[in-house]
Amino acid sequence: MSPTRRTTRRSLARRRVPRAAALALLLATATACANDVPKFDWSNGLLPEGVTEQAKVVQHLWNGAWIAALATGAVVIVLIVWAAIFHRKRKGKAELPPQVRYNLPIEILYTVVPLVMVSVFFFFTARDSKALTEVAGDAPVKVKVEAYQWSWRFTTTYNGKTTQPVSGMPVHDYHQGPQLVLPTNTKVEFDLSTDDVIHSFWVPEFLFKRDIIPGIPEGNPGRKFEIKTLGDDRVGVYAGRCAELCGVDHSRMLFSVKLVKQAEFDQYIATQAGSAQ
Ligand SMILES: [Cu+2]
Repeated sequence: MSPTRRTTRRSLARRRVPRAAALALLLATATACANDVPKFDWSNGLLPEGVTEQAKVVQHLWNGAWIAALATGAVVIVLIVWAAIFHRKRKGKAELPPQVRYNLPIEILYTVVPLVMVSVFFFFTARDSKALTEVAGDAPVKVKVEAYQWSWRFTTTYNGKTTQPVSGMPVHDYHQGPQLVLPTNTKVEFDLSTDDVIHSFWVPEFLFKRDIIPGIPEGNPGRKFEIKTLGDDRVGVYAGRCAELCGVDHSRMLFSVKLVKQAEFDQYIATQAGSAQ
């Protein structure tokens, strides 16, 4: 190696070390800041633990898809290794092994197997999307969600009472954003609207997000979705965010969902209700 080369290499290394250190520091601080990252573990396939009945459907679909994908991957890897080991060119033999082309049964297999796989994925995805987007309209709690650059306004109607709208401003911490209070064990209907740009309503623990598109008229089923919250063991405050890049403060368009027991919710409605409907 020439001396010049060595110097270049050394100076490159000298430059890289501080860069790596800076990156490590950035990663460490980024992780420390991310207080709204939901808890997740391998038992849920790295999804956060759901707080709605609908989240169970998503979790089930997710698990099934991973099992199918891993099983397919395993079969493919075994076939590749098997072909590489048992069908390699024999030592000392100059000619190629028999070249197989247009083997009809194998061609049919190549076509039919992926078709079956895609159809199975499609069937379960279509079945679950239908269940997840169904709006029966009989939810006792109705929430009007208005998204704007860059926060949210929530208005809740329950038992003929409507709360004063809760609206927020762009924030760094979801605890400081507007808070939506919901009861456990209850069906909730959301009606999403916006007057400016496309936003997306996302609570990671719902395992669901829905785009909010301007111009969709009131009453259109495309603006609505329903959830049924799970029981009292899911009581807590969950982060919510906008999941559609909607402008300069998009990342600060945070809110929270507070899941409370029925009695606490009744109290909340009683104190927050501005007008009887
Ligand atoms: Cu947004």
